[in-house]
Amino acid sequence: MRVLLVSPESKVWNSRAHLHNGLGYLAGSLLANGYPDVTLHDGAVEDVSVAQALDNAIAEKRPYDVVGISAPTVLIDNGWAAAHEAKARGAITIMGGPHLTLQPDESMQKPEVDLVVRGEGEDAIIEILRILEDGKSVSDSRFRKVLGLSWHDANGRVMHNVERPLRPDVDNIPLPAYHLFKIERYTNLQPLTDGLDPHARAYTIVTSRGCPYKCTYCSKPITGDTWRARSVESVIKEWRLLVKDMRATEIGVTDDIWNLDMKRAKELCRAIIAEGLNTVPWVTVHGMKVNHTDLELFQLMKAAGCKRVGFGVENGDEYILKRVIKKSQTFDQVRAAFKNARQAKLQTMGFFIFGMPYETEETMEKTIQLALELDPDLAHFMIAAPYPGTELWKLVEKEGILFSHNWDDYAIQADKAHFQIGDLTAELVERKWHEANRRFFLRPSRIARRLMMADTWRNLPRRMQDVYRVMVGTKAKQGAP
Ligand code: B12
Ligand code: SF4
Repeated sequence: MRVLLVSPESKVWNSRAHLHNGLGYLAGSLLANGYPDVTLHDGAVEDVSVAQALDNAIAEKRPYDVVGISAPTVLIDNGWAAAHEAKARGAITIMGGPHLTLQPDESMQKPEVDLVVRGEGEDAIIEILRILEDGKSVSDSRFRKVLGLSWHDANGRVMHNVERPLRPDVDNIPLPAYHLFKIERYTNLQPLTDGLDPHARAYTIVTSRGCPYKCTYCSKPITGDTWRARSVESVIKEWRLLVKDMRATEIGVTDDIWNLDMKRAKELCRAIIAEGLNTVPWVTVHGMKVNHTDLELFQLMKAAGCKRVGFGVENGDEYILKRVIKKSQTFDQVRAAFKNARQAKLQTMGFFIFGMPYETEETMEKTIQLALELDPDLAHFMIAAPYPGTELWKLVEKEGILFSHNWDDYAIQADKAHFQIGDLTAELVERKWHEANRRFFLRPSRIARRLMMADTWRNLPRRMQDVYRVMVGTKAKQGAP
């Protein structure tokens, strides 16, 4: 069976070319289970469209039998478009990823989508191919047994099989098929090397899956509310592969919460040092949780090659942080984490949210004040985005007005409010968001720091666009008020 795994082209303005570890894992599982003919097509880095890639394969008389497409909410429209192209060329289409897990029915109504995999896909894709290879019918009754699968039975009825339990033995999941990525095209985990190295080979690694916290805006459809950590030995094996065999020049740890168990995090750092793998710089892409850190951890991370740590600070108001976001951390813990990280000579990054329900001008002002006080090296101000399935989404559906059901509009860092709730208007949220950016980034010290960064000059047109968007704003999106 010839399989093409697709991550659709992204329209999200700020998305970066990070390799898609989910596709890597699926490919790894296919290779480990006797399906060697797997190709990856990541729209973020390919020269040709999915349609062209499919046509090329047909021209070479080696058409793809199965096209698997991955999509988070923001890419679902492009995911369907890719499925349409594949179906039109006779391939069987399977979709999976966060959005499909949250809203499978929506995709099952599309004639171009044959099968939808909810949840983790490494085992499901093998079970599906085993059935397809001796029948090729997407309505084969044996699909009834594939956990987490949505499919059409022979009468065309949509069937949603029961959930697939999260795989507990995370150490045994085959490693991502890193060699299948066009790695030279993933030139940065920006701004780790500030895009400076045109020959960068930026890999990502998942050392644990899931997170037990329940922040109300967070969408965890795949990895869930439990934490499944890989053993230090297993992670080190993969880290060594990236450093030695894949010749990584930078590594991003993409766990939901890699430091939940501080003892394990420290052991991992010690092992990286002991194995001499600390020569390659790394970052925690999706941040660390402040209440699981101390000075020793940051010092060990620094010694292990870590360059930068990010923290979800979220909000400067106690009520919003505790009761609305349910972040389970205190401002003292936030301040201590920044202080300790700086003392360990790590760069710091802070994420801040504007426009959560019940926010007021005063609460958002407190967030700006906190950002100025903490003064992270990098700050990301985001407007709250209610992803389906989250507590935030449910609250907005019940008590607020959602401006757009167009999934393209769900990029977290877009500059438009997504909803209105109570007295909180879109105008107020957007005004405070712009104000935060202006007051944070237009300080003379910041401008000087930015001008010193080579990335500013190397990517000048893009940086100018960023500045315009953040300071001035973009045209209102369709559907927004
Ligand atoms: C790393 C990461 C990124 C990286 C890289 C993204 C990428 N290309 O993979 C970067 C920083 C670029 C990023 C950007 C964004 N991200 Co992000 N990201 C993650 C993170 C932390 C880990 C993803 C990961 O590697 N998971 C591990 C692998 C193994 O899982 P997986 O990719 O989901 O794949 C598995 C299954 O989904 C399934 N599967 C997936 N695809 C398919 C396809 C088929 C055919 C099958 C059968 C199965 C299948 O099988 C895979 C193996 O088990 C997740 C959180 C999470 N834990 O899921 C958020 C997450 C996916 N991101 C999220 C968001 C919102 C974004 C942004 C929209 C943010 C923004 N800027 O506005 C952008 C979107 C950009 C884009 N083009 O995709 C949300 C998505 C929510 C949603 N409802 O869609 C998540 C869930 C975070 C969260 N908790 O809210 N992200
Ligand atoms: S935002 Fe982070 S800490 Fe909160 S639930 Fe999501 S992954 Fe966990």
